[in-house]
Amino acid sequence: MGASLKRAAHDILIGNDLGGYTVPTKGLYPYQWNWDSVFVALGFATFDLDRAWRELETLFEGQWTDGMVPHILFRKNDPGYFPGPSVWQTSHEPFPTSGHSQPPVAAIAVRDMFEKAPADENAERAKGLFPKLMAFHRWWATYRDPSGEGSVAIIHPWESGRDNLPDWDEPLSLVDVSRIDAYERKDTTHVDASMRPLKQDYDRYMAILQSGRAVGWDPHKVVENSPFLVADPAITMILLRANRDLLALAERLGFQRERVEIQGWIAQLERGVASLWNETVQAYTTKNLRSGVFGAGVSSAAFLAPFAGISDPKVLDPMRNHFDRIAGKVTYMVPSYDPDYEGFEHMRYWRGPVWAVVNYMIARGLREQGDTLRAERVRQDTANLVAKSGFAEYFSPIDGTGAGGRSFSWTAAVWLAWVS
Ligand code: 9WN
Repeated sequence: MGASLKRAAHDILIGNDLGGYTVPTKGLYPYQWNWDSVFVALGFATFDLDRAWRELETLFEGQWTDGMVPHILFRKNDPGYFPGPSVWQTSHEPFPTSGHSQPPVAAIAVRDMFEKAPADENAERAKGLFPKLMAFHRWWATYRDPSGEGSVAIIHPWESGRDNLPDWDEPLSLVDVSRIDAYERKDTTHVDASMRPLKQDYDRYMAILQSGRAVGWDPHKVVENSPFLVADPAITMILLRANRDLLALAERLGFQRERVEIQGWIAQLERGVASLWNETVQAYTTKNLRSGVFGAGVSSAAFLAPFAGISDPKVLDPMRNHFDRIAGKVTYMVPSYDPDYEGFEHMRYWRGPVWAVVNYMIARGLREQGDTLRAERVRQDTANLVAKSGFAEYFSPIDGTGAGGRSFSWTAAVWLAWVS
């Protein structure tokens, strides 16, 4: 069973490889996605380190001159996905991209891959990427902390990578959709509509996209003009973790001058995370920077605190209580949203389903903090989900049904890098 799953995971990565870059799955997502590529690199790194570096290098070919690494790289047009390059209208060369980013996991993988074999070839590849990672992290620090609190703000739910999280409902309800262009979705031609965001969500996604397009994707104006500006605990914690790894890389690779700047970013994010502590919920939640309203419930982001290196018992004790309460409600950890909350839907995308990549980060943080029991529960549940339903995009936490796209790259990659 283990050996055949391993072969299947290899075959998925190789089958979704379009020549130096990998699509998340054929049909539904026919382009290169930002955080997908990073997890894919970790999967490739288990059997072909050169190919793993290539995945990250091609991802950074999409980097903008201001440092931003977009969430989608449109290397060749594919009418099977909406919204494509003609809708985004960005000006990146030599190929178009989307206009905002996605969770900055890249530095975490670069450090992992370097540490696997820190010999000449790996050191060279890591050194080649280091200045690009610096520019990317500087972009987040410069443009995405408009509140000055140190948390990371996103301008679009797609930027979070957790597109229809219940916590986006309140900020999205304030988005005016009266002037959106006519459009036709493609996602629901590939997978069942009951597993995808609603039309109401897509209307709002389009209104936000148009607000960025209207200001030519200028990084300052995008933030000023977006009808959606929300601090995201997941990105804040991932960036905090990524900066710690970037600092370690700077030390190992001899980038001495950069260390002080990275230490400044770490201090800024440590403050920022604290600003997202929700007293009522007793967890880190989102915060709408336009209305000041906090997210209403516990999302899987709350369990990323150990991954971010947070060790304060005032935070971790309530987090463990939430973990144990939720673990008693679902068969498979970790649901993307609290099953005790009315917005929970076990099959609808980021409103409940389990995502292998999020589980990987949660379990890694728990293990690093010595919480092997909870870390192992998450790993074992992920293994059981794949054994039951294959390498699906996401899974029901209640009955383990696989949902969304199939032969999914990041599920296969994380299985190779961690579960197997
Ligand atoms: C929009 C590719 C991506 C993931 C996201 C996931 C989904 C896209 C979509 O697929 O989003 O970016 O069209 O639904 O939410 O996390 O990176 O796998």
